[in-house]
Amino acid sequence: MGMRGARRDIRGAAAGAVLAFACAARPADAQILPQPAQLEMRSGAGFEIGASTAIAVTSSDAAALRIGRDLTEWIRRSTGLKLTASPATPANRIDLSLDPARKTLGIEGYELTVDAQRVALTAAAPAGLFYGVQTIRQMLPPWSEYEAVLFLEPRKVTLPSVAITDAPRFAWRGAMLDVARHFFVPDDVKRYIDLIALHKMNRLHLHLADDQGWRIEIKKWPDLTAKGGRTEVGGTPGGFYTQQQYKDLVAYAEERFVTIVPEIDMPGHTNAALSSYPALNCDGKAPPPFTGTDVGFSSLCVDKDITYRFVEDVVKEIAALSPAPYFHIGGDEVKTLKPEQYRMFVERVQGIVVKHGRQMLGWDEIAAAELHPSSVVQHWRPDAAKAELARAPRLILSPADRAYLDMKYDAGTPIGLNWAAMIPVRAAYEWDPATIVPGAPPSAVLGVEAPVWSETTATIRDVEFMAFPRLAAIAEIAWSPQERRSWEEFRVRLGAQAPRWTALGINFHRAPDVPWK
Ligand code: TNX
Repeated sequence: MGMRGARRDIRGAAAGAVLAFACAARPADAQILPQPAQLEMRSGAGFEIGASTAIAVTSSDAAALRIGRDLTEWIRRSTGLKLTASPATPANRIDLSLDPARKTLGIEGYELTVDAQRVALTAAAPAGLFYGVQTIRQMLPPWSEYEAVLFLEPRKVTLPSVAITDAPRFAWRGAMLDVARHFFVPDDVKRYIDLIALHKMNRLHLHLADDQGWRIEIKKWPDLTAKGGRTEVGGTPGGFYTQQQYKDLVAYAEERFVTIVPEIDMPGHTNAALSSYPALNCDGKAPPPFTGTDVGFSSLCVDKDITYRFVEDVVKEIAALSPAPYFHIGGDEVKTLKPEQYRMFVERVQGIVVKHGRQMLGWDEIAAAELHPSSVVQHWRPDAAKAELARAPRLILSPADRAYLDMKYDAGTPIGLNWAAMIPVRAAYEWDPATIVPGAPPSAVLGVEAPVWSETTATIRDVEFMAFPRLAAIAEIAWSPQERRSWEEFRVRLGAQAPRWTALGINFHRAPDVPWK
């Protein structure tokens, strides 16, 4: 009895302390990240979620119903209350409605109003409902993220009165994870998907092959994983995704409105493939596996036909695993080919990608080739020839001195690289995608992407340390209108994420330029 009583007291005291924090003023505009396109705080009491609050989804769309269930679950975790699904009265309700006629909201936009009577979330498509629910989630107390909280009695939570109309600036709001230099198991990738989706990002680019490892099962070329999948940087065991695991990741991401973009880097960054199949080498000899961090030394043999049969098999099998219309061919840092050999290779591979119904993406070196109108150049080298990039059919911006989350924050950062820059949070935040490639037509810029290269990040906790908080800065650049962004305001809102991120167990860096709560 003594023990049980003591434990209960401690738990009650802890819950009370958290509640006191939550009841202090928590204006919605200090919580929501990325910043909504339009947000008006209203006077008035706000909406109190209590035992008789009902939640209704006016749509039979399966995704909309799932989003409603997710919100019910976040509310249960915040309050201890399991809301009833069918409202008996017009008042005291949370309405999620899908209204395809609201075309001005776009596919990803939403409108959210909260007053004392009602919470009304409307979107034209399920993605918009999903993002509206992420916004509501950020207005709930941080412990809504924490499964294990035990409520001895239900707790009331009040959502502040607001009117929000929101939609993203860019269609491409990406994160990239290098699973080749260090391998990350499917559960790690799922966690990363959860975290990017909370910040309204919608692309996860997986760098699936590099010199140090091949990470995706290809049935026609089994040694790619049987041999090439075994290693990683530092010589620790690597790993790979079976085709079934990859499909499962695609489905998991899709439920969170994230599209997985597969990258097989070629013709360079291919030592893992070259060491698995001697025939892919010009001299027919397989090099040994590589577990260092040098770049630029490897290349597929661009003059052999077998190389293109190999590429086609890989493109075909990966395309069959996912409906996503993209295939990223890498194309970066080949130091062993002549420029004309490189261009010929990119153009031939582009033909294969297009033949299999996919849009080709490649790092900014591919801008030297003759590109198909559907192809996308991913800008990364700060000193790349901007005039050439301005002529690219389409662009994604990942300038390494702003958006590379594997760069150190400052000289004190224990892991990370610094070849492009040290990137404190402010530098990751204070740039405008519109000014990066002068002369590029605004319609050609699909958006922004933040890569984490994993030479120095051996675990997902290392990845989180480099990504958070800077990933949130990139998410806001990609989502919020430029004129709604300012560092002085952002840093406060960013600092306010600390309790939520802590509840989520994120290993974020308490960067000194942010006033952490
Ligand atoms: C450059 S970014 C690379 C990668 C490295 C990264 C490290 C790019 C297309 N190539 O191979 O991992 O720098 O920051």
